[in-house]
Amino acid sequence: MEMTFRWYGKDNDTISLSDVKQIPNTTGIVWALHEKPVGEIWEKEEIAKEIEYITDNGFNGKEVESVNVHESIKLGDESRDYYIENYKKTIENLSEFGVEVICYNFMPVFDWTRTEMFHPLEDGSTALYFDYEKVKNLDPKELIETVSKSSNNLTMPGWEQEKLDRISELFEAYKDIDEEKLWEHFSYFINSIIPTAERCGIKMAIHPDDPPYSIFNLPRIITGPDSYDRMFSINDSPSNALTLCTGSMGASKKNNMTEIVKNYHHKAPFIHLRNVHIYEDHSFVETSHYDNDGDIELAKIMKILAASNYQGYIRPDHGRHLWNENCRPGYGLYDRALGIMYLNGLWSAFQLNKEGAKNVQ
Ligand code: DNO
Repeated sequence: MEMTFRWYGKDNDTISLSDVKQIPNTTGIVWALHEKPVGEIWEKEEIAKEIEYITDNGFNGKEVESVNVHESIKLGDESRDYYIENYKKTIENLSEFGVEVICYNFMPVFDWTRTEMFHPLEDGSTALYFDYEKVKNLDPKELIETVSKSSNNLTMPGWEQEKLDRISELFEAYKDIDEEKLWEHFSYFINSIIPTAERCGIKMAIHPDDPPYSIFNLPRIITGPDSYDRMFSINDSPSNALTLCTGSMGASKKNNMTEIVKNYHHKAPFIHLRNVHIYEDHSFVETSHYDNDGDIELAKIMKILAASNYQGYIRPDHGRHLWNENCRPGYGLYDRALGIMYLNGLWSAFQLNKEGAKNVQ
């Protein structure tokens, strides 16, 4: 495995690459052109500049998260072919700079959703929190307002301003789109872009919906193992791939992440590892990465990956906010660094374990 760290860019992140450099065994930076309006082509000069900065700081930039998909494609409207052509051009351009994996998602309107950015935990830290009942009864506009107010003016990935400004219009447009329709539009999209990705040697690694069920009556389709089987039956190219995310798909009790990782990691060039605790009423909180703090069996998951000598990219995912760090919600330095060290430790231990206790002096 290769350990990576998600970073929002020189002008956008509270963390510098020299900070990241101090985290052991971390060699890749997961990046994106965060300022780029969704749907526009990522030009070569812009890509070159970002990659150069990353490599000058001693990292590789082989994983991009995310090239977001324009709503026209998800809605299947008359502009979708235009945006698909742009998307293909972006894939081509990224491939010229050594990018291997593009993470993306196919969630209508919202990317990941939480009701609270700084929910207090018993240990004195704060963490991201999703209140199930609240979301059931909340007007999405209210949610946007609460979240924007509490997020330290740092934008959430996937909540592009351009989209938030026309939220009512978007909800109206999705009125007639149910899950089946969204699957149709997803099939059209992957069947259009995968041949380009394949030619360019890029893996398109879809991220699961977060949380993995419908919210605000919007359809969601990448919600569990059945979704994976269906997407591979639509297109079985090796470029049609997964970003496994234990905290996103694992936010539903229906999904056993240990089983899912066991069965699908060979289709996943990229894995996000984090822990969540799910309450009786389906609300959930993002805990530390440590096994006993949440419901995800990260130790077993690392054992599975180590046993199969997993060769893909891993990153710790959201962390708690520790030691008064002022950071982008979920994307601070300290808890993600602790997460990496936990995962590194498990990985090393399982490597030793493979050699067998007998050989250890
Ligand atoms: C949240 C992230 C998501 C993810 C996208 C992938 O922190 O895991 O925003 O990057 O859904 O496209």
